[in-house]
Amino acid sequence: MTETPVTGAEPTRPATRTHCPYCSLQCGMTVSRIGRAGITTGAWDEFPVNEGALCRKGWTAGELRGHRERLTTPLVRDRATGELRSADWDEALDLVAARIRAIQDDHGRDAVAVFGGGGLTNEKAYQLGKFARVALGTSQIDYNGRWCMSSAASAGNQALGIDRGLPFPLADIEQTDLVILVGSNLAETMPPAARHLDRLRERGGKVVVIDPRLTSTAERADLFLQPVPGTDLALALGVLHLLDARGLVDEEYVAVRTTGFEEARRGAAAWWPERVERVTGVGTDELRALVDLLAGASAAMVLTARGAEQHAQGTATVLGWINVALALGLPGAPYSGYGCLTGQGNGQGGREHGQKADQLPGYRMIDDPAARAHVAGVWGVDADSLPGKGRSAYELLDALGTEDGPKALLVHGSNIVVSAPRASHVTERLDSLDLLVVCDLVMSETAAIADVVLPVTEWAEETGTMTNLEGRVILRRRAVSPPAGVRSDLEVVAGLAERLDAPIGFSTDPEEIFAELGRASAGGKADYSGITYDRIEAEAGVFWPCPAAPEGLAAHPGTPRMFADSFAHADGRARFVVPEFVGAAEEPDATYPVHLTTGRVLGQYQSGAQTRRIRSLPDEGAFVELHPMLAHRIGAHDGEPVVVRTRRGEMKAPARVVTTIRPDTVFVPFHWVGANRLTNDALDPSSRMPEFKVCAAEVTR
Ligand SMILES: Nc1nc2c(c(=O)[nH]1)N[C@H]1C(S)=C(S)[C@@H](COP(=O)(O)OP(=O)(O)OC[C@H]3O[C@@H](n4cnc5c(=O)[nH]c(N)nc54)[C@H](O)[C@@H]3O)O[C@H]1N2
Ligand SMILES: Nc1nc2c(c(=O)[nH]1)N[C@H]1C(S)=C(S)[C@@H](COP(=O)(O)OP(=O)(O)OC[C@H]3O[C@@H](n4cnc5c(=O)[nH]c(N)nc54)[C@H](O)[C@@H]3O)O[C@H]1N2
Ligand code: SF4
Ligand SMILES: [Mo]
Repeated sequence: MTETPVTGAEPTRPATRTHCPYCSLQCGMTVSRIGRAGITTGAWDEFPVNEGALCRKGWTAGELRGHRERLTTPLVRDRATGELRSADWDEALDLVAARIRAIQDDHGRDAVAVFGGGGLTNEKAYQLGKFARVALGTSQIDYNGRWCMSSAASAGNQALGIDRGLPFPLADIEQTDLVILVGSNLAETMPPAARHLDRLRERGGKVVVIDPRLTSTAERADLFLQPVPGTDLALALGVLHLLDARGLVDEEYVAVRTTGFEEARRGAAAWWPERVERVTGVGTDELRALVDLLAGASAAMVLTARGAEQHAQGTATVLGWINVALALGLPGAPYSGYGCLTGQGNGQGGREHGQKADQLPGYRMIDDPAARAHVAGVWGVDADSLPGKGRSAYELLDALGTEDGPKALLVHGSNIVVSAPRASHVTERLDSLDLLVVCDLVMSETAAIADVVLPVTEWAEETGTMTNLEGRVILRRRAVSPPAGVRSDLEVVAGLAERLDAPIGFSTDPEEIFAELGRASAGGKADYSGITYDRIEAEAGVFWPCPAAPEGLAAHPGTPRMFADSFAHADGRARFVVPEFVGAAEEPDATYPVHLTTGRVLGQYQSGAQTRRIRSLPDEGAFVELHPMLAHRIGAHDGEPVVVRTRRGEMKAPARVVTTIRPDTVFVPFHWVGANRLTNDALDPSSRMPEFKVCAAEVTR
């Protein structure tokens, strides 16, 4: 779906090729200057991922530049008045460093924590991880990616030995026979990608969509399954059951390329279609229709997104679908396999370079002595000085201000107050801190409660790499200089490190940092050591792993497609890991009789901190989507306010009465304050992903 540009202003200077500030597609775009300080985005037709197409968020991304709400000076909360007041950079950074020192002197190194973001460039994510471990000496660092694709990451690591969102280029979708989208609304969340579905169907291929709501993605489906939220694993087990019963398992592939199938087969044996129907609400005919499509396809892809993953059983659910793919011999076969559609701009790279509580750069594990030695060597510090594993994102926030929890938090690239689960509780924890520092472009809801707010550069004003949902490392080039008074996250980190007398220096030059990141990642799973800025520009991006070539040998070509010959486990085989269906952490009951799910709309991005300020985008406010039958039962009318209540809180918003949602389910977008007052903070045991996608709720007029 290509949308047309909203503004028609003529550029006054030559355009710079860069990429969109928002989602994981990282659409190629041009940025041109208009007038004295403005910028406008345009099509970069040759970039293969989007071929010139952008969604409305991409076309309007330039509007934040020069916006009156753009932060351009550091702000410090005045102790006497309680208000934020302007400060100069030295005053603000001196203050932050002094308070960090005092807090660490009193409570130890782990009393200061860092919260990063999957929208940060690779260079920033890398520097932030290094800053936490070396300059702060804290184990307490994690990031919002934990709420994004961590369940798919955990499942990918367990089953395939590696975690790369898509193991093939996105355009491969056009060449397959069948695509199954489990909990993805990509027509709204990555619109230019929807053209691959359209082209696939023009070729005679089929699309299956699994979603409790008939979305604009589902409108493109040949088969649409509408399960109860939180039951996708039962569906996957039911599919495996039928595949086995009908003799459709690729026994040769299973024998040669995998281990553990017999147990998975036994695990699925009890999931006959009638039982699946009872649990999921998906009829036995529909389930059989899905298996018929799989039986007739010579190539097929199973793709999951947040609808399947943001559950207390998210990892198990993804494992269930990977098992389906493995049983059919899909991973590694041409135009086939399992993939996760990652979400944030650098959702993929953000999790590879060390801002995750348990990881060091190159997707190395922080508790692995060899990994610690390698990374410490690159950093020029003693491996024993590196802290161990910290708390995961929600656990970190939940511990803030408690007896043994952090007393200070530095936030880079997340609007926690809006986007964290059980947000009122999280906001209380943030309020209890001795020091909250937020780096942001705008006064987000989280910045508004900070003690110190530091204004940072936005995407068009800085250079850095991102890794898109295909594992393609791309380069954003600085197109314009930042407004006076604004610094990049890299400068903030370097300025603090210096004031904290860090044992090593922190560069602010992205290309230099990228080269160091490459060395730190060398030999790791996500090896970037063969990638340079020049190569990225010459090759329209480079896919990792891409190790540096030994002297005299040709450069490594990068890895667009994975698993053709082997998987990333030591024995080269994929593993069937057997998931057991438990269901949602909270089921409806007499008081809270409906399922609440949450998600996105096309015109807004995430917590809305950026997009709600862009005037050309629709800012309709939160709404509650519900079925006419439910509306009738509670006496609600379209457009009139309803109240949604859960065990955690309540919100009021206009009803949107639609026939496209299950009658037992309501949907609220999370771009506006409210949805996350309701959500459940139950966590997946392995990924620590919160259950954003289902809880029990009551809806009243
Ligand atoms: N417009 C827009 N685009 C975005 C973003 C944005 O904020 N706005 N954010 C980006 C990011 S970070 C991400 S992570 C991606 C997310 O991209 P998606 O995963 O496509 O987005 P969501 O709307 O969160 O969820 C997708 C669908 O899951 C369905 N769903 C809810 N519960 C269940 C369930 O139990 N099972 C199944 N099968 N489906 C369920 C919802 O109805 C929804 O249609 O989008 C990226 N792109
Ligand atoms: N109920 C519910 N909640 C959800 C979800 C859901 O589906 N349902 N989805 C979850 C998912 S998948 C995600 S990814 C999260 C995302 O939620 P958040 O973590 O809140 O993500 P953003 O709104 O993108 O926040 C980014 C913030 O950083 C700022 N920013 C942008 N670029 C930079 C930069 O380079 N440096 C710095 N310092 N700041 C920058 C932006 O202005 C913004 O305030 O929300 C999660 N929350
Ligand atoms: S699809 Fe994603 S990357 Fe492309 S223009 Fe829209 S928000 Fe930007
Ligand atoms: Mo996300």
